[in-house]
Amino acid sequence: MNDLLLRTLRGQDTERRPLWIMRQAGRYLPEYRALRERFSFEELCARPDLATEVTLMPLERFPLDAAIVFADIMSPIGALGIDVEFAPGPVINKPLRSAAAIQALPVPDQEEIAPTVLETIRSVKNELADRVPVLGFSGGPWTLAAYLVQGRGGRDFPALRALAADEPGVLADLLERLTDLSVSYLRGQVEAGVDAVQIFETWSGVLSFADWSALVKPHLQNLLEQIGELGVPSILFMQNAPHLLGGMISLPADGFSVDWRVDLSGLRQALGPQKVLQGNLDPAVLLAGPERTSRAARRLLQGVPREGHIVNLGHGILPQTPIESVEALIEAVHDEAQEDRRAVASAGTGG
Ligand code: 1CP
Repeated sequence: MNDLLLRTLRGQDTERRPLWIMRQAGRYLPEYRALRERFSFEELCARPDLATEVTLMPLERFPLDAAIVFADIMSPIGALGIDVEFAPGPVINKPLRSAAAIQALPVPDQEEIAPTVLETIRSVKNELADRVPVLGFSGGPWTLAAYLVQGRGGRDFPALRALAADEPGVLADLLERLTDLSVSYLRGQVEAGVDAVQIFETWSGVLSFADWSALVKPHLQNLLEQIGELGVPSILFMQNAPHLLGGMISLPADGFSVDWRVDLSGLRQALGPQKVLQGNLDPAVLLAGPERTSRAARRLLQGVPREGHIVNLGHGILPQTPIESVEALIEAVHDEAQEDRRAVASAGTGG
């Protein structure tokens, strides 16, 4: 298997930086858009044959170093008896706004949680035959709560923050339930064959450092400790949260994925070589075309030492991204390894 990603997450040196792209299986691919003309997003997720096809689409086109299973962070939420619609992001028509609604949530057994996603994982593992590792994922507890309480994605989640201020105990109950749900779901994913997992805590940045540390961080700590017991490495992604970095990197994840607002080079210098960092090109740079992308990628590689770095974007790839920009990013990463090999070879021959 191409195990660049897994070796990097274990703290081992690799001959080339691993590279995968958040949201790599999605709307920037013409073949995905063609399939979406025939099937809704929900249908794609519910059909393991189609979800497998979409998972593999980016790997057919590009030499990426991991597959990420095609599903959504809301995929396990159906097991709580809550209906989720997609328009195009998740929408909950009856948001959870009271202690009674939260206390009434069922605690599903592992087999009840997103069984079609687990079937997709088994089928992807089978099709890939160990070509590259398969990443499983779950939403972070706060990000899942954001959709359940606010009802949809947005900029600052006022209903969620009001619940945090008004009834922190009720919020804690919800976050605990969502952490347990994620652990069961991820255990199912590991049993189905995923090689590593990423936690998407996309909306963590809306809280202050003090509130996040008190209200959210203990649940992430608990989640990551339990993932550690599942025996696969974990990556924690937080978005729009440079003010939470100090707390983030003290959590027990194997890798830390940060967005483009963070100076990755400076962060590496501050942390030393031990922590694995993932990121963090601005996805918007890819919209400016392959030359700009190539330049920005080379600058990133020059600024951040190879050891312990997983190349990725700072957030999901945008639907309007030209394919040529993705190719330019991949080429920059592959070229660096080739230049390293040439340098070693010429040093060896005295040239
Ligand atoms: O075709 C379509 O219209 C559906 C668009 C789409 C896709 C392709 C949605 C709706 N979800 C997905 C798949 C998805 N979502 C994947 C698997 C594919 C891959 O990564 O290659 C993953 C990992 C996610 C994760 C996800 N969903 C996150 C965390 C990552 C991030 O980008 O921050 C979040 C916040 C969501 C919610 C969501 N689902 C869909 C959209 C458009 C959104 C985000 C915005 C919103 O809330 O409106």
